[in-house]
Amino acid sequence: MQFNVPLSEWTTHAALSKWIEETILQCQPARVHLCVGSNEEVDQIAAQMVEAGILVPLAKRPGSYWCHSHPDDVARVEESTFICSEKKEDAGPTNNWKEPSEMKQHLKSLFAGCMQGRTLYVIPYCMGPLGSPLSRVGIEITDSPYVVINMHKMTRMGRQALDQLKNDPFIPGLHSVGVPLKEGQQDEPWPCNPKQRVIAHFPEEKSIFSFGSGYGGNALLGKKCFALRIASAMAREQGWLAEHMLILGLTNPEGVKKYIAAAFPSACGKTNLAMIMPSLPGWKAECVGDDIAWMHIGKDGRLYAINPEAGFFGVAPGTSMKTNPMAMRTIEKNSIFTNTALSDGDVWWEGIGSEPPEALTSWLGTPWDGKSPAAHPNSRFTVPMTQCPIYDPAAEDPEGVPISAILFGGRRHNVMPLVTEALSWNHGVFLGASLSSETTAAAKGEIGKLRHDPFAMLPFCGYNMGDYFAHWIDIGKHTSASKLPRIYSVNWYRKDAEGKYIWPGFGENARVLKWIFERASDKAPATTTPIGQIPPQEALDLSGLQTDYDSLFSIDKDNWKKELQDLKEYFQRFGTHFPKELARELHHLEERLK
Ligand code: SAT
Ligand code: MN
Repeated sequence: MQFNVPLSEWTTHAALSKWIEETILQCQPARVHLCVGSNEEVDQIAAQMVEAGILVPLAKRPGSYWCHSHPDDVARVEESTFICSEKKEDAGPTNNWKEPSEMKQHLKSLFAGCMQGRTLYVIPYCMGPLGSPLSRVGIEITDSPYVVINMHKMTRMGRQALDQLKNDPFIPGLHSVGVPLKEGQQDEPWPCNPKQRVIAHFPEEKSIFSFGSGYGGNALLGKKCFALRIASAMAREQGWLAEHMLILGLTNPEGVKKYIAAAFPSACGKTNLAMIMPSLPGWKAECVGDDIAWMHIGKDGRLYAINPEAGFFGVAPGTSMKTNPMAMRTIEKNSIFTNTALSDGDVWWEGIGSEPPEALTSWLGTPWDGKSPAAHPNSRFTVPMTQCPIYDPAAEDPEGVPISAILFGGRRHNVMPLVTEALSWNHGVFLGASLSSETTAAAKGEIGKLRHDPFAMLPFCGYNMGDYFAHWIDIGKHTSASKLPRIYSVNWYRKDAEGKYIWPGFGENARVLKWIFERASDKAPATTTPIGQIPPQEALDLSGLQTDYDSLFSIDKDNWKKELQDLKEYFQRFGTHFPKELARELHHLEERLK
């Protein structure tokens, strides 16, 4: 077997060496590449991909590339994602479950010889700041060079991750595109195997296997597979939280800074909020992360968060200098664009803020027909976080940042007001558990359909969602109520009778953040309603906006009674795993709505 460096020189970690050797025997690659994580290394891999016609260098964005996927490999595949706990009950009613030994048997046959003719890459990666006791190390073995160059941007990978690991246990993740190459067989530009796709997680053993897809969260195993599904199971055992949340720092005109974490389902504006340019004079935001937060109670009893990732894998369409100028500046260089459209030396997408250029290649790799979307709605940019002009240096703090407020939001064209503050921690957990949102292109399937997405974790919780609710309730008991962040439900997506959005969103969301910030300093009033606290009109700065308070905050009791009925039915799915504290919250809500 041909190695780029001898295994024994690369690591002395016995369990890691053994796993690599076993995987080589099982997958039968043609070559092995042990990643060191240097820029030279990824530049070389990228150059080979350019040579093979997989990546197109972008003359107008230094160090950047465009590529497009197979049309059947464009998003997360929830129907092929499994939680393989010993007991079905431990995966719960919201996850697909397979018995572990049955799944292992299936995986064994899938992975046998699956890397023939390909290079097996070993990627050590650290989730979280280097040197942080809260960080965790994973090792991904993959036959996809695309995964290597993305993981280089999304995580702290290579030698630095091995140094962090020392001789400790790691989270193994085995990934293959699932297309072995016979001797002399020409490779496809985006090899994948949609018919045999499977993303399997073993939360007890803490391992990940992904077969048949090369796209996003299916293949970059540090992200949803490790940092959410496996990490949520670890967090439950170890008393912390692994959440689908952005983290942002907000500084008021007096120079006081507070941190906010916010959970939204995929493609509901997390990256935009994470990089918000506040429309209010004197307010400043800084970005710690746009997708995932690992949170724990610190020594002082407050909740602290780290961002386990080192890069953004953001939705391109709709990103413009108007909606997210900081993201636009972040992706001026050293970025990978997947499934956007390609113009002369640059990329283009719907909502980028300019007319489509004359000659445009669509995400399918063919000349654009001028009618169908030029960029796939789930097309993405991959870019290191440090390139963000408002990257918060505190994102590197090994202890994390103290969280003053937690937001839960979804796409709801009615029912949910602009913002509601929870009456207590447990009521806040109830708001998180009650989250519903209209579906987006981030996952395969119908778009715009309302579905329950508790804590925006529906596709990402690695164990029984009912137990997950209970874990959140439990965290609230580990410190005093005054130290816990206040919890909010937000909705930027309410529409009027004509179907037009009522709230301008984007930078104007700072008006809502301002009220939340001032609540955290006990400086803003709140009005109690049956569903929670809302800002009284005078406490929410709406100056200069073409919007009226009532349309943003009206509570339609009939709609709410339907919502309550629907929640009651939904929560029944969790049976005895549904915490009694939340049953009580449901009952209180019913009483208050009478
Ligand atoms: O899971 S992905 O990383 O592909 C994107 C998402 O759904 O948030
Ligand atoms: Mn996400």
